[in-house]
Amino acid sequence: MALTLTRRKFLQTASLAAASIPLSKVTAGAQPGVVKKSYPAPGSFTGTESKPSVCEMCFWRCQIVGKVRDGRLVKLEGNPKSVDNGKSICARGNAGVQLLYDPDRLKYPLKNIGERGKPVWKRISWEEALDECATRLKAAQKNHGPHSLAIFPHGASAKYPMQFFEMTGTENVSEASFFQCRGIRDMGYVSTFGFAPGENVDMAHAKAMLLIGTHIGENIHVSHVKSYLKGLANGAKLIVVDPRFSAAASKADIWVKIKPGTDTAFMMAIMNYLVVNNKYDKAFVEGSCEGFDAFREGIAHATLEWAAKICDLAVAQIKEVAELLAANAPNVSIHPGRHVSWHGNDFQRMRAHACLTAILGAYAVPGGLIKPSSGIKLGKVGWPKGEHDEEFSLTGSHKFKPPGMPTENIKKAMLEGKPYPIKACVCWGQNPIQTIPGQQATIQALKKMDFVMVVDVMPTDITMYADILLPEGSYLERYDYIKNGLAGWQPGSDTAVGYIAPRMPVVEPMFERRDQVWITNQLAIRMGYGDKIPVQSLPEMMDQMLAPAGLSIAKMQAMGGIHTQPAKAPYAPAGIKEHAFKTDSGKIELYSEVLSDAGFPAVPTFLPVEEVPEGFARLVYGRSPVHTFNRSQNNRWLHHEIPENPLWINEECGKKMGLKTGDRVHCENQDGIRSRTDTVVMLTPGIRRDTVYMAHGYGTMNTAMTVAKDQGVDDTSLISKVVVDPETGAHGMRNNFVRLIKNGKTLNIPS
Ligand SMILES: Nc1nc2c(c(=O)[nH]1)N[C@H]1C(S)=C(S)[C@@H](COP(=O)(O)OP(=O)(O)OC[C@H]3O[C@@H](n4cnc5c(=O)[nH]c(N)nc54)[C@H](O)[C@@H]3O)O[C@H]1N2
Ligand SMILES: Nc1nc2c(c(=O)[nH]1)N[C@H]1C(S)=C(S)[C@@H](COP(=O)(O)OP(=O)(O)OC[C@H]3O[C@@H](n4cnc5c(=O)[nH]c(N)nc54)[C@H](O)[C@@H]3O)O[C@H]1N2
Ligand code: SF4
Ligand SMILES: [Mo]
Repeated sequence: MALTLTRRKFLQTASLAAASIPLSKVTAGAQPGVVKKSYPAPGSFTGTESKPSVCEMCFWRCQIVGKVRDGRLVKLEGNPKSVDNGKSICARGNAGVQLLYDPDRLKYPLKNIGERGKPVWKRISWEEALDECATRLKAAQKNHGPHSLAIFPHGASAKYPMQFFEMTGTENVSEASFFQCRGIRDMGYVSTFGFAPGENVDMAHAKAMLLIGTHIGENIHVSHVKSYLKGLANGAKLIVVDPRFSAAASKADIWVKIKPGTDTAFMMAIMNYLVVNNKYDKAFVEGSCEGFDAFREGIAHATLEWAAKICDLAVAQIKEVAELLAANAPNVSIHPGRHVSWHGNDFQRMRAHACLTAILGAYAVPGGLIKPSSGIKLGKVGWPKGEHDEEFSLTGSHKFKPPGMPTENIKKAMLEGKPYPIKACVCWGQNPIQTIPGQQATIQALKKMDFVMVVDVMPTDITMYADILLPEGSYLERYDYIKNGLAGWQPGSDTAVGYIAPRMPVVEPMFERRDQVWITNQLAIRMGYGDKIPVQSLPEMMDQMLAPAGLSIAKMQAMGGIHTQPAKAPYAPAGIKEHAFKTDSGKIELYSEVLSDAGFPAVPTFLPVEEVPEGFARLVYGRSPVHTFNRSQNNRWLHHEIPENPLWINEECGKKMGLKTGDRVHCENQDGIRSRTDTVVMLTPGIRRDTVYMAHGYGTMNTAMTVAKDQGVDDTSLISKVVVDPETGAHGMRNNFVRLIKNGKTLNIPS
């Protein structure tokens, strides 16, 4: 039963947000989110060869097979051997076919003979391109020191080059996944539980789930969505805290329509209520936690009434949530979130998630937080570690920063040359134009560089700022990442399944595209680091990584791309409440001395955010269910499904402004910055009056993206005010406010 039910439910969930999208200027007649009847069923393609691989349309890395006929990929499907995503893949996973054959893709090395931002491209040879990159990167190193290189990497293929550049002596690396995404979450949990949680809450076996933001159904990671749906199908209660009626909110028992930026106060009040009313897990707190008394005192002021006022909620609703969690503890999923770079006060919110999990005893039990385990050990292959002088560290006051350097400090060094100049930069799988808030400053910083090198697959906006632009093979044309995970555990059993699935090419690389090991090694040789090269090729690297598990690429091909073996289930023996953790005290730190010594709040503390100015609404954003950020916007199939990002506006406010659903508007932010493009209005009761919402990643400006150019509005262009999280140095991006422009007339948003 499970498969059909889950599949259908999955599609419903995924399409919920899409289904609510009204008009669009492009898809006349198309029904976004509706599954076409004519779409071939899995396994129905005849005369094809099955090539196992791993998806990278997003970073979840589902296991797939490519159906290949006469050397051409005709379809992608879930790998039937997968114990993770199974036969299912999402819309984006399916549409990998269109990425592979997108005629706009980068094909040859290019040199910009125009200006940065207004490129004129000349095709050059790999020899010439690599020679120029090496010469100019070396020049920056020689003139300004090895730390004068900034690296903006993201994705599987960027790890090897990132390690190479770190070895050359720069620590100025800013990964989007840390400083604009989940770094704060990881550090918040590291300082509480001693480990980064991933998205590892056991939703499939939960009796209640709490999602703060986390808009599952729009945020799509196949096995994660399946676990959530299994939990719901088993009768789990769902609480969704979101200023907007998200896809998840539409399935919730309790929708908490919170005022943005106040979630820490909400969780503090819940924790205080549980403590005061003796509804927390005393045995777990005694056995596994440190600093409970100081924690209790530190949050004692957080009454339900205090939080209700701050969060703009009813006292009764906060109490209802607390009671529901207590009634179902310890089998509750307090979801740690993923994109948590919200308001610049986010580390404290993440500490609150972690402490709430702890006092409910929701750890290593069915439904609770699970310590991430990859199941099977892989070999480590990479560049030797570099030497980094403390004097050049840009950590600043952000003592709890995730790996890498705070982006804002790197940007300052690029822009102002302070505390020292950064003069060259490499972007590899990251599109800083749309990824890093403060777009106008990012562009200025890029213009100030002596040299910019970009390695990409598509001509996204960052490529307009490259001096040399290098084409990498897409994930379907190369080896690289090895997915290594754990699945298939059940309450009452000690066993699970560990699995390994390497990415392997589905088709040969086309045109002059190359892989990351080849490009990095060629650059290394030219920059004088040839003697440090750790592996000669990507397949060699993979074989070395697979060897400790007794595996190789040849063996993986022969077994259909996935190896499984028995593993231990992630639960503690029933009733055990005493656990050890890798923190300073060896326990979960409800009160953290380490934080207090560093001058930060030692118990979760609410730090207020800027209030919405008169005439504006707070701009918040999230995921389009069929797109991955900006990277998939040029994909013909996906563009056809949801071509632009409607602006959600509270119905009453919109009507007062004389707007109706379907109107087209531009946005203007508090700094007078206008969106380059317009988009369609969606009036809905499903959003707070002080908030507007759009999906992230639209509004591409590069004319080379012939499908995506000017479609929808680029949220990042409206995020000119940047707030930095004090503990981690990660970005807050939801502190910007917009009003609207319709037919040239400015429309204030009524308060
Ligand atoms: N389809 C698709 N799925 C994806 C991705 C993708 O690009 N496309 N990207 C993946 C990646 S890398 C990530 S990090 C995740 C991101 O996905 P999530 O981790 O779920 O992102 P969030 O920012 O938590 O969720 C956005 C929601 O937060 C709400 N929100 C805004 N401000 C606040 C606030 O102050 N408080 C509360 N409680 N809610 C608020 C918004 O209304 C919106 O519904 O998605 C992943 N999944
Ligand atoms: N305003 C705003 N900013 C955000 C977010 C948001 O929701 N709103 N979300 C944040 C989050 S959670 C994240 S994770 C980041 C995501 O940040 P990014 O990863 O920078 O997102 P993309 O826009 O997809 O840009 C990735 C770039 O990698 C390229 N690329 C894709 N595949 C490959 C490949 O195989 N090789 C190479 N070399 N390049 C490749 C794409 O073409 C694109 O240019 O953005 C963060 N920034
Ligand atoms: S969730 Fe979708 S896009 Fe992401 S890896 Fe899985 S199939 Fe690919
Ligand atoms: Mo992310």
